[in-house]
Amino acid sequence: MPKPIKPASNLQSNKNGVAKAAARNTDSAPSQPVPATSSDAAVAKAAQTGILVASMPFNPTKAGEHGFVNGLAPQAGATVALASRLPTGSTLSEENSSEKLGAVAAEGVNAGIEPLDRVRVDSAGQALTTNQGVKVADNQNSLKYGVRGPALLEDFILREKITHFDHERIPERIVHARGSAAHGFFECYDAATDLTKAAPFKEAGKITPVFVRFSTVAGERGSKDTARDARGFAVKFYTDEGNWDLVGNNMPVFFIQDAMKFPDLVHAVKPEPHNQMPQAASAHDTFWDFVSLMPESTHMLMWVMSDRAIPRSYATMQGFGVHTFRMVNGAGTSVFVKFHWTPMAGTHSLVWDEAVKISGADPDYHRRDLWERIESGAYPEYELGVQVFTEEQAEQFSFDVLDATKIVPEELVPIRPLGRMVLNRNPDNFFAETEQVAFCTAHIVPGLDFSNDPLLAGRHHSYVDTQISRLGGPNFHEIPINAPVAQVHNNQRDGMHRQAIPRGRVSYEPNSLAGGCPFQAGVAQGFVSVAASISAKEEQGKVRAKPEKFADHYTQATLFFESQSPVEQGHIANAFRFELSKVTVPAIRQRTVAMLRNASEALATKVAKGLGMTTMPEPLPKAITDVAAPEVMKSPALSLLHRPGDGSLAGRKVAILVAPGVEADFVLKAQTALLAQGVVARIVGPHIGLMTTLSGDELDADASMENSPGFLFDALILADGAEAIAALSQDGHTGEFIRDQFRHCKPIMCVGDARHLVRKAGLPISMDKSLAQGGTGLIVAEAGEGGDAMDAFMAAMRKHRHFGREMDPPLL
Ligand code: HDE
Repeated sequence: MPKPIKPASNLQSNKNGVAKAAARNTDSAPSQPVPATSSDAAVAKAAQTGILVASMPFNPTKAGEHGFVNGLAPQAGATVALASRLPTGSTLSEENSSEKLGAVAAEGVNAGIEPLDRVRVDSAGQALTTNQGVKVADNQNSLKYGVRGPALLEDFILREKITHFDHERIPERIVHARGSAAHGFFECYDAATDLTKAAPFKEAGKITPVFVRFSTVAGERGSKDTARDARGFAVKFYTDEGNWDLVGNNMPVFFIQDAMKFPDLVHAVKPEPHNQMPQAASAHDTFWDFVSLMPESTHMLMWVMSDRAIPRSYATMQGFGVHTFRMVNGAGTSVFVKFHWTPMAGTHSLVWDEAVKISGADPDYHRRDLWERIESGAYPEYELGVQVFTEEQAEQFSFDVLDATKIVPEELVPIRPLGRMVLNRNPDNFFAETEQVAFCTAHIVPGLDFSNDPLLAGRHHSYVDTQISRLGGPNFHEIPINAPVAQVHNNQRDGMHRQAIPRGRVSYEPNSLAGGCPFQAGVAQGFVSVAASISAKEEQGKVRAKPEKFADHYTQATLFFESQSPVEQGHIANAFRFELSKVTVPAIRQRTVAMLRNASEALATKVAKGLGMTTMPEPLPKAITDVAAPEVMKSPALSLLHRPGDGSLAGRKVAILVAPGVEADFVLKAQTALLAQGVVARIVGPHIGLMTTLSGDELDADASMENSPGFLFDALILADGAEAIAALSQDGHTGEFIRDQFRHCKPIMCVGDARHLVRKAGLPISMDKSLAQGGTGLIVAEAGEGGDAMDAFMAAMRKHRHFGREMDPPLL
């Protein structure tokens, strides 16, 4: 029976009743403030809201928004202390909690910044469910009408599974699609507060979590790791004052000087649009056509043709911020800085023949190396340093510090070390972390600022913009890997995939309804741009042009080439020869050699000879001839050999070649000695599995010459044992294994009769004991003396490569 409706006879006449009724409406209200003392929550909320709003009768910071001086020191926004949380809440019902809802939003907290374990999933002991949490009874069969009948549309389990699968892929990065990443930390050496108030540098020993992604530039997401290319070196610092992304490369310069040319550069280097070839390679017409018409690329070309472009490991390459940035201290004084990451393990690269072979045998070479180093505790480590100079000093330099094709030589401005970064944790999930991480040059924190480098300015726009299509909307900052550890509070709302559930009805500023919160932080806490003075001598006004000094395209290309060791110079010449030999239009080769003549006559001549050119083209006309004299004619710091590292061998790989009948005593001793140094020494046989050794014991080969060819290892040990040597000498892989190690100038040690294998491989040397002293990286030990030679072998490994035996063309 429905209840009878009471007649609306007695109109409420008392004030409380009016207030109570009014407070239960979401539009209109009494003309007078309601009493604040009511025990009725709705009335109390209305009353307290009135008081809160009245306590801000006008916007007191408005006047301070004007004028240059105020602009330099913005004031904090106006706020009023809240008497209770009642007026700022979204709803009176927020106290009703449940397992799903949790409690009322904690005061002043954005819970979305909690550590990543809030989103980690471990399914141990759990049943399979749909995305709605419904347990799935059968994950093998779709729902059919009878066992041989048609599949039914009603099968929500199948449809959810397939639909999700259909959308698993997201667009890959336009550039730097191929990458690998790791978590770690940055540790500040000493407070650098004289330079900057940036959070990571505030006190000695301060730890800031980081996530670092390394990448190639041109290749697609599934392309090989060892392509000749620059490497991305992007570091996200989760500082307690917000995220700072230092999105750098392993080379300190770039091809172009203005963001306007970036799409052209990328279109030129990517696979050609008509046939989508070649993948992850610059050795093709469109790239060399473009760069030879863009002589400002000459300096960067030297770097990418050098061995820097084929690093041995992400752990053995430098990183650079490339652009000139600023650091700003607490007093507001700013200086220019250039960022440098220096690997503790030293700089170490592959050689080209090796890189080509590795790309076939293990396209994941760098990804695997990074993963394995971290899993085995050989944590990659880098020192962060800055070159510091003032604006006045910069004006005196022979080059323009806003030009990304120029370095500041270390001999002119030394590097000041600030701290170290250690990568000590692999991601749990590649997609969620490595693929979804979003870097941006514009992500900086108080204490840092930009220079006017026009390339940098373009980047600030590009990185956020690209994430919007790549990660599906403007809320990519809420993806767990991108969320800062610092609080996030603003009035940005909505958009695709929004995660945060803001409490309250205010999404604008200024406001009085939320007591002014979140309020503008002001100069004391907030980010304030440095008031960089533009004291240019040139005419000012809107213009599309470059500064004069940008026109010096060759001085630093020459500096780089002249600063390399003869071996490195040889590799650069060979790389130009290789790349240009792949070009199909002779005129493009001619033009490139014409460009190189302006940087180094010796290099240009060598390249031309290698390309079978019978006459030298005229040098390209220069954009300016009257260039300022460089401060530095040679910079030893630019040679890879300049940074041998701390001598650690951790993370390197050695092959110990074995076959049945091997002298296993030595094999095991050698393996133990190498493992003690953090070297991964693998037992490589004709096939994997158990074999009987000389002493009748069993030895298990964990790799084979077929699945792990020689060029994947940093060094080779050939053990003794007549039967084993006889077997290995009948296997064609053995010769290839040894020849590659020899050709790539890596240490080889042979014990006793194993020297026959070396002879059979055709190495142009007689393996005798004196070799160990010659610094050739070839170590010979008599039968039974292998253990004693291990020190010499490891010393040879510490030198990385023994280029003394390199020949062009190779003898073998
Ligand atoms: Fe990038 N670059 N870039 N770049 N870049 C991207 O951003 C761009 C430049 C660098 O591991 C993209 O999120 C423009 C210099 C790295 O996720 C994109 C210009 C340097 C990474 C983009 C440059 C870099 C990127 C593609 C010229 C060395 C990988 C996906 C104005 C200092 C970051 C993305 C990661 C990625 C644009 C030039 C380094 C398209 C417009 C110079 C390490 O936004």
